[in-house]
Amino acid sequence: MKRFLIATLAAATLGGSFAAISAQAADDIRPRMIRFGYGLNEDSNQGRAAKLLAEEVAKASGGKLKMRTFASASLGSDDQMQNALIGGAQEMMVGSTATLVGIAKEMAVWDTPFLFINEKQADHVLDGPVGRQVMDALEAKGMVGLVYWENGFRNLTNNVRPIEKMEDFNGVKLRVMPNPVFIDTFRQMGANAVPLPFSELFTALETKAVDGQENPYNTILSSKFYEVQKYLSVTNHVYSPWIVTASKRWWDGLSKTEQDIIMQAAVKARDSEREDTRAEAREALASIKERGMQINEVTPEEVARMREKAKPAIQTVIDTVGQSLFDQVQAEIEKAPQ
Ligand code: TK8
Repeated sequence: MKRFLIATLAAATLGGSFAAISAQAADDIRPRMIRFGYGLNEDSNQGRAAKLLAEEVAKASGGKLKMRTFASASLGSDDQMQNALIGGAQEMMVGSTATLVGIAKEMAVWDTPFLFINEKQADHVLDGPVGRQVMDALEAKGMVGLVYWENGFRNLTNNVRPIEKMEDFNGVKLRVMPNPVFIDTFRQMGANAVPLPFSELFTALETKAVDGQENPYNTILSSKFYEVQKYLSVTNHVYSPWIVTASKRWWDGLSKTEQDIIMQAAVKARDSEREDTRAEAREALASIKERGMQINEVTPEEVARMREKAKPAIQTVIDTVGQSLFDQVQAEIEKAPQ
């Protein structure tokens, strides 16, 4: 009798824990549809990384987590998608940090003109504790920041004249990202800065609603701006990160296993995206030239003048994000590998 009781008890306990484990396993990864939106087209560095991300998520979840990618702002501009994430109507996206400043002011620190001088600095700061801290500011606003991808160093294109010196900005109607620091920076330079979402940019250039814009080589190439722009002036005036984000409302409902799968895939996609972006950027200038754009390098002396002129915009960043965060970023830059 005693032996029987023990055996029954043991079976019950074992059975119980088995039931708990299998229920847990089934619960860990549920079939889910993830809508992932982005602004550039499928043939861009952004598009290639989004595709890889979707593949990695599918692979790691045994096909249960299905990520559908939506290119070319087909789910909306960066702004519209951000609001969809906050409301829970869309799960994930990748876009410019610059378009998030209205949601989390800390993001403005990345818009500091001439902040990073090379990619090593960018990687070190963005992937380090300060990068994480800035991302985490999104949580209180209903978004979760996962990782930074590379958009890249921005350069100018326009149809009026090559920008060789600061005075060449005069009267140029320049599209900038809808962001106070960008508007401020280019107004200081003397341009007529017009904020516009990226999704409206090609048409605005084509119809001559604006004369120019600024973006990394990769985007000038993949978005075919060379079809509607004559001059490209190399300034590298700011490094632009992209950020992969999720709806917090949705993210909080995921199991830890599901969150880990998505996070690890986002990191994998980040590393490959940075490599891809850098390799493409190295070849891009030659391709752009072949396609007929006239390219000029702005001299270091003129870049120095632009830096000087951009100082009030740096003060705008400090006023927006606070001196302490600004200083922390500077300190992290100091620690970056040479
Ligand atoms: C794409 C944008 C783009 C950015 C811009 O959605 O708006 O100029 O550089 O990459 O985020």
